[in-house]
Amino acid sequence: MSPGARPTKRALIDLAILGGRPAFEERLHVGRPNIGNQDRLFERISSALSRRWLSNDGPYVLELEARICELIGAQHCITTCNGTVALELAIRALGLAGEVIVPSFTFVATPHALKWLGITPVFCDVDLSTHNIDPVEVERLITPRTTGILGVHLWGRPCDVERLEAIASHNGIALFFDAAHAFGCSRDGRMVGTFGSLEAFSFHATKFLHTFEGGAVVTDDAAFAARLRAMRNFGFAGHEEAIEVGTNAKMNEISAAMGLTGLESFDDVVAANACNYRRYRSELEGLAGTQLLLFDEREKCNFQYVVVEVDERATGVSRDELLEVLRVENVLARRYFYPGCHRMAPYRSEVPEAGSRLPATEALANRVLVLPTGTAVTPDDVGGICEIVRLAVEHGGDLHAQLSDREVARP
Ligand code: T4K
Repeated sequence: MSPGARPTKRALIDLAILGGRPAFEERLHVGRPNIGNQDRLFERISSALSRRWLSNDGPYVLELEARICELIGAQHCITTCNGTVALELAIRALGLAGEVIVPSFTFVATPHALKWLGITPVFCDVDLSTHNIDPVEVERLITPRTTGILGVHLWGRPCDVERLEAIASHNGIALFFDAAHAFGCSRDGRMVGTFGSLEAFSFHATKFLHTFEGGAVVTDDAAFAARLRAMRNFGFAGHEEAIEVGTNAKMNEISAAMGLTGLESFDDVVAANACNYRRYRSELEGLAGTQLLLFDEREKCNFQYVVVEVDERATGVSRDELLEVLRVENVLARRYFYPGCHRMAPYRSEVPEAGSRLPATEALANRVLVLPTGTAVTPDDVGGICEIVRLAVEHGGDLHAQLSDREVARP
């Protein structure tokens, strides 16, 4: 084997955790940013500096908002400084209060945005197969205090929007979506960004499209759009008159320059992600006790998250052991969204019983592993990652025993 070549992993002894050489010299991450054409980015930044217009509805921000509307087929896009603030603006614009139903199996920013505004997030279970909020459970949780449903299109796979729309309109409550993962995705040919009253995107560095930090609210409702624009800019209607309480949630020009540059490589990033996803799918096919989360390829997908479920009862090795095996090989997989928001400090004391009514969330929080992809990861890297996963899972019982022995032997 040449010095730089990736060591093959054929027997357990080859695993770095059992003394072998790590498969990768450099760490592979979930969420490595997609950069696009750096020269284009620098040109744009240079123009912004020359024109000395760096924020406050600058030309790049306006152009990015127009491009996003075009891509999604929506009427209004209001960019923000991050996705969490986009959610907060959306919640205020909708005038929500009391309780809002939200999945617990999401990034903690989703319930935080509600809680930050004094609203009680009522945690709802997800559907085991889709990982998205379960409409049957939503109906069960509606009380006279419920003012809205906040769905999350987890991993970029859209929620069951039609059933949620029916429930929301039947009960006279708002429906909106955290679309942080789902930029560029569709359901029945309709783009995410056009569902519910409004949808909030994240353009964080780790997202399919990023603006370093950033986000946006997208809506077809002109009145919401006007309110959101005012609220984003201290509540100003013109230059001097604040018409309501607002905040500073504006996106700057450098971020928008990154977003515009990212949009130019939209197709290339989808292609790279799709290629990695298909390689994962073929390499992990039939691996007992594991299940790769599949995308409906008839729809538009961004393939930004590669998610595998590990069922310890069938593999003999736990998800967490696999996570550690990979880490030592320099593959930094993530166990999003462990342990479920309902088990995190700000929420667990308020809803101590939540775990018992969230069985799917609890199961997924202990099974899900998110694997590296994106333009920084090659299909060959994916081959190497799958070799490790396959070896570990196919010898799961034996591996588990060896790892446990090591644990016992450790002083
Ligand atoms: N709703 C949902 C459903 C979300 O998933 C999120 C954010 C939000 C709302 C809120 O949107 P924002 O306010 O963030 O716009 C990361 C991201 O920080 C977060 O944006 C994202 N979801 C969440 C799923 O993942 P962490 O705590 O895992 O971040 P961190 O620092 O561990 O980075 C993740 C991986 O990415 C690491 O392996 C390192 C790599 N990375 C990260 C950055 C920032 C890089 O390689 N380069 C980088 O520049 O939350």
